[in-house]
Amino acid sequence: MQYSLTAAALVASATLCLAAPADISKRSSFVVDQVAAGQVLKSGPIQMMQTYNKYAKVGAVAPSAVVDAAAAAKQSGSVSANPEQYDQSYLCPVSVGGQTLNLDFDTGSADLQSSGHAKYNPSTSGTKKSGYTWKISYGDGSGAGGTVYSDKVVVGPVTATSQAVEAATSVSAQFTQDTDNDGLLGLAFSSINTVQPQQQTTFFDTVKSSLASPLFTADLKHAAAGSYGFGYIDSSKYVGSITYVPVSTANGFWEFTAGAYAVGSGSSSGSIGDAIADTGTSLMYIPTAAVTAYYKQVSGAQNSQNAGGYIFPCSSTLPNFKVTIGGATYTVPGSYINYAPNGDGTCFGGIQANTGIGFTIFGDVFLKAVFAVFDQTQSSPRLGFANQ
Ligand code: 47G
Repeated sequence: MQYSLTAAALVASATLCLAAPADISKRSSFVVDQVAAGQVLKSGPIQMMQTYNKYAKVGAVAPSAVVDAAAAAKQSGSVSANPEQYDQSYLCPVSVGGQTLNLDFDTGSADLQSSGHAKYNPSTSGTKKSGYTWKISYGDGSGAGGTVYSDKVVVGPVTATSQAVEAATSVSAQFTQDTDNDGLLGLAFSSINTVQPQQQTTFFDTVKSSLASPLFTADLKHAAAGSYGFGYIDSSKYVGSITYVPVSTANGFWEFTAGAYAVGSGSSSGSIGDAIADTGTSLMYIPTAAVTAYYKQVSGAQNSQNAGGYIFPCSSTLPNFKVTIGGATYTVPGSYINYAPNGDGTCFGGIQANTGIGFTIFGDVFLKAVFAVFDQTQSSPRLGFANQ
């Protein structure tokens, strides 16, 4: 299992923010280098619309032909998300410089990195970003670092012509051992991207302005292929309505406040509080009181020092776990909380304590029970959840 709090990324970006600016006060002149940001597939009409929008406040009005052509040039579509064994992670095919890599789309980190099995060969397609490096540590103790290229990245029908691709020159054992995983595509906020000396944008931030709508969706499934959608909401993928909550971007995560929880048919109590939605984390990590309340309802469950968390007899019928977010209540079926066998008749729980993390992580065990919308269509980001 894995989780993706990017401790090192946070430190790196904090350091960037705190770095003292070079003292230019004694110079009579200076130049500012132009730096190419990530680019989307070029579209004349979209560029024109950006210009019209920029000058709309002083009366510019786009001709309807330009409005129509720009709308037609916008991108949207989906890519499959294929589970590894036990839904440890979900891998999505991504074309990077014309090579297909299977990447773990991770809303808990912001680097597009290939730590995979020497699959990304930048020499054939990429342009080296000379002097640029990256280094990341994930919450599960894994990490990687290396060099940076710009290359064409295609996810489903959505293209970024110039995306920062971080090629690993050193990886931890977790990446070497996960032979199906060719790397990660970060979908957290670009403020925690670890590239130095200039932070890079995530794939989503790179293509955002070219999407039909600036949002992406996660439709993960239990032991089955799901999908990520970019630029649109597929109404066939959820039932009922989508309930939205505000997101704090202060830590670079899709962070929100979750409400009360309930176990099985019990009454709701307590509050989950500060939480993130993290597709790159396999399990749910929630406050101790909620974990204790949950496993009280499972005979034979114990917090095992040896296993590193709560385990129970694999023959157990597990209760559902419910959580209220923004006034709507979502149910994680008990069957999803039987994460994986330990090999001795016990199974490892899909709900674990968030001890030492400082907030709740709604990882895949929760997200595969819902349809999630990572939405930047409003004046500030928001998260939407609906039932699948
Ligand atoms: C993360 C770390 C981040 C070894 O798929 C992975 C991984 O594989 C995702 C390591 N949560």
